[in-house]
Amino acid sequence: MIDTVMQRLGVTEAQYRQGDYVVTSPTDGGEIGRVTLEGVEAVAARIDRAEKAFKQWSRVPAPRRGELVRLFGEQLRRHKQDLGTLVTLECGKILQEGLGEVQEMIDICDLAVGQSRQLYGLTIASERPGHHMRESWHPLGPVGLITAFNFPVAPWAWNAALALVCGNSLLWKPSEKTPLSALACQALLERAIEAFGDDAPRDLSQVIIGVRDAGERLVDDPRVPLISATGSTRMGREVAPRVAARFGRSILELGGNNAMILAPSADLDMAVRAILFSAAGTAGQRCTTLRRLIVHESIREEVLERLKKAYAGIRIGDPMEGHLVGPLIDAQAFEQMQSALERARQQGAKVFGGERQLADIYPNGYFVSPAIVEVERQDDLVRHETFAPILYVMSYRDFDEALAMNNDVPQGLSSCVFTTDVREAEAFVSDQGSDCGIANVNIGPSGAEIGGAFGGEKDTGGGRESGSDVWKSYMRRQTNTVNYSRELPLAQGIQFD
Ligand code: UN1
Repeated sequence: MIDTVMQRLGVTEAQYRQGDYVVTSPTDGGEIGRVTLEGVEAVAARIDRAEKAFKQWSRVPAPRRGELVRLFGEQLRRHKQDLGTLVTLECGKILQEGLGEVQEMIDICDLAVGQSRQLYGLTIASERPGHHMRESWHPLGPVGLITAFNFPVAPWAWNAALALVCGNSLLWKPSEKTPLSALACQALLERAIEAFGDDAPRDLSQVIIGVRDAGERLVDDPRVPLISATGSTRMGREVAPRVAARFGRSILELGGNNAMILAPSADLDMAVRAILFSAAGTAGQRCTTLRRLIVHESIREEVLERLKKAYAGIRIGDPMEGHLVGPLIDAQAFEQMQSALERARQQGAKVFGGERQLADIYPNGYFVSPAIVEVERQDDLVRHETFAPILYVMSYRDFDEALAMNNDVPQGLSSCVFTTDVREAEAFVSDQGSDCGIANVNIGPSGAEIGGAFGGEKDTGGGRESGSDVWKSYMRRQTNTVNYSRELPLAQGIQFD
């Protein structure tokens, strides 16, 4: 299947069959491709080319740049099934979610096309007569994008679509676990570039297939004014100071440890469905995955009972075949999950699920049943993000206590409350409520739409991607004061003669 899909997506065998770095399927551990890893010199050469491409692209009017993104969106629509399938084959998320990722790409392309005619600046009242003051937004330069295995295509597109309409060139270093999806996106974008015509430079977008040294080369280069990186908090802690040391900018989208407060007034049918999707979906490998359930003590037993029943019905298996939960990405992810569960048991927690599944059929695929872990309090284990389907369940007595628990973790990505009490709902989204970048009411913490700004506070890194006014991050701001009078008054009334 992989060959048919790659062929339709326009990736050549030379690109994905002939290298010495083996790409494997998380479902059965089988080889699905071989790519060539690039070293630091190759990355440096790509940055040279990206700089030249930027010079050419930044001169193209923004609405015309939008036309390229429109053409790319058309390619994505045409190849949604192929690219969604490839995402599923390479990262193991179920096909519905692979397709959902491609839909997010299409959505951000649509948004970016409209945005290309709305790169608005302000006009500002000048204190001096005969003067105009305004703010202009100009293209920034080559943008470096680093993405993670769990969302191999959508976060790239959130950044790429906006960065392109803003007049920038792209350098993308995908996770080494999912290079094929990146090559496919690049191939589709190249088709769009070809259809667009000569004013789009050939090196407008480049993919760097490489490991750590290649990423570091990109991060350290002062010719790349912006690095947008998605991944673990540990990765962000390394990237941020390196970019800052050369006064570059970064957009960081790092770990999450997302909670749901489940209040006694909540619609429990809705809440249980939301928990199922956000805690067990994507095999717990979304940065927005629900990891902590803070449930009112009066409904704790009922909720646990309903959840365990729902969890028992989750279909686990081949992500291409209509199951709800596919494999973890690799053996290491499985070991990390098991060691977290082992620690929980040692601390006296009650563990439901979490066992390996289907090992007889897939000896090299790490399928697990999603786990529910009942804990007494929010200790270090719960405060740490384990990238696997583990839902820690804790109870609360009063709402303020629940809010404090929601916020008492190092990460600040997403959060939600299920309640029909308007006071609780509004308190949760108030300035004294959730401290996360995303705070939802009667919706789980995952599955955000692209129209809003996506990202979070604290150890999540502070960056924002996709909608709202995020486009500004991909441009440089310029303040212009224009004197159209015949005098030269100085600001602040200063006399200098
Ligand atoms: C991620 O998990 O890295 O909100 C991104 C969501 C998706 C994006 C998640 N739109 O779950």
